[in-house]
Amino acid sequence: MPIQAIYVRITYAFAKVIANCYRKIVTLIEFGYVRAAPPIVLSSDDEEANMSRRNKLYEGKAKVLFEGPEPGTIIQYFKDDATAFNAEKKGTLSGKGVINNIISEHIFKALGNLGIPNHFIKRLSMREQLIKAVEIIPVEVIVRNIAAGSLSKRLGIEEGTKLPNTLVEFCYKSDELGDPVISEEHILTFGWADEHEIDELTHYALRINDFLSGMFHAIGIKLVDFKLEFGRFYEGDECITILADEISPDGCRLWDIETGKKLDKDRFRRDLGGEMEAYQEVARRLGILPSADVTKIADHQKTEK
Ligand code: ADP
Ligand code: AIR
Ligand code: ASP
Repeated sequence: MPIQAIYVRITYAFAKVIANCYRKIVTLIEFGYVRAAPPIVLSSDDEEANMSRRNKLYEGKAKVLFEGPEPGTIIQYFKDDATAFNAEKKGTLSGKGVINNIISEHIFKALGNLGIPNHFIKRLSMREQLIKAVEIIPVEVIVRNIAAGSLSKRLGIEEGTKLPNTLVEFCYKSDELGDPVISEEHILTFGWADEHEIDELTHYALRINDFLSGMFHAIGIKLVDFKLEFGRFYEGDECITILADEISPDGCRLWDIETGKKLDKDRFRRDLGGEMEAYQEVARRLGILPSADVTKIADHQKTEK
């Protein structure tokens, strides 16, 4: 082969590499990662590869749990799947996993800074976070400031009625049974938690409510109600109760203070549409949304594969 032809081939190959790098950088800028504060550690391709390599521990309705890199750790992967009414209704909200991951990260970090022990260690990528493995207490703690949802239905209280005081309810975590409301007596009778743990759940739930109500109020959002999950974390002989799972618009009711617009999963439950715009609006007001539209990020991830 003549030397000129070899030069041309080398130059062409080199130019292709540069062009590829350039395209990747432009894509990153387009999708806002370059300006986004939290570093995106893995690309979506790496994420997919890691997912298939990892040992899956559990797949739930909205998240997948994988074995973590260290004993006692788990990788929590946020899916775009949405369910309601204990999985009677199913759908996909493109980009939801990305948004819930960053909203939950933001809130768990803030709660950690307030001294509320929780499972969050660090965010690993757009859809994954590293968490401490806990033994989940099978009791969902529901905190309500304003009547809505199942409380309104159960007790005939008009949605939107401000409650005279914050109400803490317990539900038994069981999809098959529809997460029924239970009393402290049930929890003690069936050994789902002991008295000290129930006190802790209530104490943390009220502190979390105080903090979150203020945080959302500052960005023009009313915190109507939300759900928490806690777990037992073992450190040697010690067992402590820590906050687990996620806090995101999937498990909170969030209403715009001025317009009353719902900015949470009720948009999906009640077929109101605009779910992702609402979730992104929450993240945008919290100041944590990458500048680009997350539904585009999710679509881009799909076409890249
Ligand atoms: P579900 O199981 O209700 O369908 P998800 O799809 O959100 O819910 O799955 C996440 C699962 O992981 C939940 O069952 C939740 O209780 C559990 N979980 C959350 N945090 C932890 C943790 N730190 N350790 C172990 N399990 C956890
Ligand atoms: N929740 C309860 N179970 C699952 C979830 N996500 C949350 C809802 C709502 C609160 O708990 O998102 O914010 C009360 O729900 P409900 O349906 O009992 O009124
Ligand atoms: N989390 C439950 C479900 O996904 C209940 C709900 O959100 O309506 O079905």
